[in-house]
Amino acid sequence: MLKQDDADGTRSFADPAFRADVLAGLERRPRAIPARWFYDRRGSELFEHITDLPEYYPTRTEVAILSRIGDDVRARIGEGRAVVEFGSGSSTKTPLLLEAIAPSAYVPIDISGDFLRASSKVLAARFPNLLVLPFEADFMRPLTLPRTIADAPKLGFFPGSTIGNMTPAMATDLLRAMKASLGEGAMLLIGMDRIKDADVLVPAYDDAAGVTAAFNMNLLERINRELDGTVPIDAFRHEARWNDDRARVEMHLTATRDATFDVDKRPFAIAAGESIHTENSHKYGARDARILLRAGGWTPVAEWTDPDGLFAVYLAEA
Ligand code: AVJ
Repeated sequence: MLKQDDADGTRSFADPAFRADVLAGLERRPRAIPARWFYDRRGSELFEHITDLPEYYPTRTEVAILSRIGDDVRARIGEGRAVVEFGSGSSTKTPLLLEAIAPSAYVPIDISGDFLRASSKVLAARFPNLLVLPFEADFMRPLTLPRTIADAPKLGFFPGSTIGNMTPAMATDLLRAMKASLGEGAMLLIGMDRIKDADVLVPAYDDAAGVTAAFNMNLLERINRELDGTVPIDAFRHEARWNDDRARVEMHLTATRDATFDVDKRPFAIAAGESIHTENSHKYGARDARILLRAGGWTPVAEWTDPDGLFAVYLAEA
């Protein structure tokens, strides 16, 4: 199936992994599609917009923490580390860290090569003396990092509470894979969102302007665009739920009426009130976060939070 024309006029084939995840996810009960598929071009733009919303506190809170702790982090990690970022460098968080600790090299790792190359160019221009080595890979598995930085001790950087997208079991596996990839003497700087009242958490994922709703609904539009879908978008609504038992905000696409549709020529049906589970955003209390790090093979050595205790940044050693 051809994708609709991209904004730059090129056509490309839909990602076979996207097709497989969507088809399997719609067949499974409860229905669930992995959150990574939110981030096509439009989804990435909508996510950038989310980070500016008044209700969405995580990004601005983490940026405030990172801008305050630079000297402390630098003192604790020592000289000459290479920074390895899991996920492509974001426009504000990465420069903050690079400026504060002046690493020997910077290795952004991402599965999306296009995004990776674009953000690496911007960073290389901004830090002309920094060795920037973009690395296209799936960081969920242990990796062999570029030989150029083989001898430098590493600082892993995993901001944004991205680990919250994973179940604790998957998060533990990822932390262990990171430890294996980063090697002897590694350290890790990681952001995790804290547990707080549902009346703060739910609006952060269901904002008044409807941007998060558009972000969630874009997944259905992407299915229609890229997988020959006939999903009736108007038969679904965005839903954000706090699952207290599992300490996570869940996003769902909930059917408002019975509907039938095709994806990739296969027929599907959904009844009013049933949903497609599209994202988990796990939240960690202070002790929960330390236990998760230890379970993943890391020893916490320092932690910082904002005055309201909304978000936390942890430094850990292998
Ligand atoms: C990028 C996974 C950290 O869970 O808060 C924001 C994604 N989803 N609003 C989060 C997201 C809806 C975000 N992470």
